[in-house]
Amino acid sequence: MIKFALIKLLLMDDKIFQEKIDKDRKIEPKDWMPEKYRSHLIRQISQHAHSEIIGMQPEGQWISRAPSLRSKMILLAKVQDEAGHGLYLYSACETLGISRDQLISQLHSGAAKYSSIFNYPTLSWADMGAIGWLVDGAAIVNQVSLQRTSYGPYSRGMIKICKEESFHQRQGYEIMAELAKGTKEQKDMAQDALNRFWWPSIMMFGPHDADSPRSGNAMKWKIKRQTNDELRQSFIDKTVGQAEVIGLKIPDPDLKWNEKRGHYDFGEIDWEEFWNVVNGNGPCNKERLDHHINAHQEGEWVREAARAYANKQIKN
Ligand code: BYC
Repeated sequence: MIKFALIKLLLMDDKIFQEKIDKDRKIEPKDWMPEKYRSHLIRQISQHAHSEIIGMQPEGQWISRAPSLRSKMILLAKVQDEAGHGLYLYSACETLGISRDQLISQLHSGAAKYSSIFNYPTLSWADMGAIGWLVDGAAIVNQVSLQRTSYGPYSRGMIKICKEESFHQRQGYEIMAELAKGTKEQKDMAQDALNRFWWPSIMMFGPHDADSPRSGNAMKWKIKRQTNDELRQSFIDKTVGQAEVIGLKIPDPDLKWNEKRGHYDFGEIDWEEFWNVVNGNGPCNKERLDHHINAHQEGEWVREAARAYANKQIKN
């Protein structure tokens, strides 16, 4: 009897929750939410946070090799912004009842993922351009959509992050535009970076909708407001013209404007490569994770000092 009453109550809660979502009301940390909604958000927001933090590595490697003081200052500011984005996102995630320590240990054990794109190496200065233009460009398309996500702290974090991402995208595009109008070697360098980063950038949006197991609940609960394929298409449509303006060629022989659809058609993505990278076997997966684990261990004394200071404040 009590069991049935409890199930009935839970179903009622579920119904009220879904009605709230359908009316586009935000869910806040103290509101009732289904356990699956909470764990879905923890997974997505933490992966997003880890991506920002791991994403500092491929660019960080070029800070000391930037070709001018101006470009060094801009790159430094961009990488610092990414640390900030990671912190907003970890804080948003913590409101769901998980600690920062738990989140980091999930990253280190491989239980939590981060974006596939950061497992590719950065071989030349032009890669800083390709990352800003394409990777931040793809991230903006995704994150503008996530500004309307149903979970309040995530949505508000996205609004702040998007303001900074548009500066990042312009920083990258400026590097590519400068190189593209430079010497032949510089233009070749820009084209080579575009060749290497194009396909991994469009993989960032995840598998096709039909192969995306998380999309059903994510769309029902308005965690995602657009599907992986819708966002990917929107990114491609925006970016093709930008490449044309600076005289670079997108490395896809099947890329063609489709008048009837009002979108670009594009070639088949190498899903084998994508899943290899997602499952830990990309060119830099080990290097990225090892670097994070080492930095975390070396930073133990800072956390210890901060804890000791906090305890002292409480006692006083
Ligand atoms: N990489 O059912 P699906 C940045 C996983 S950083 C790795 O479609 P979902 C920046 C997916 O997690 C911005 N894994 O999942 C920083 C799932 O596995 P699990 C990063 C991927 O969640 C520094 C499985 O595949 N942005 O901007 O509905 C410098 C099935 O996928 C990927 C975000 O994190 C991938 N690309 O959709 C510069 C945005 N794709 O968890 C720039 C927030 C899929 O079931 N995240 N998987 O084991 C999202 O919007 C969504 O989580 C995704 C995937 C679109 C990524």
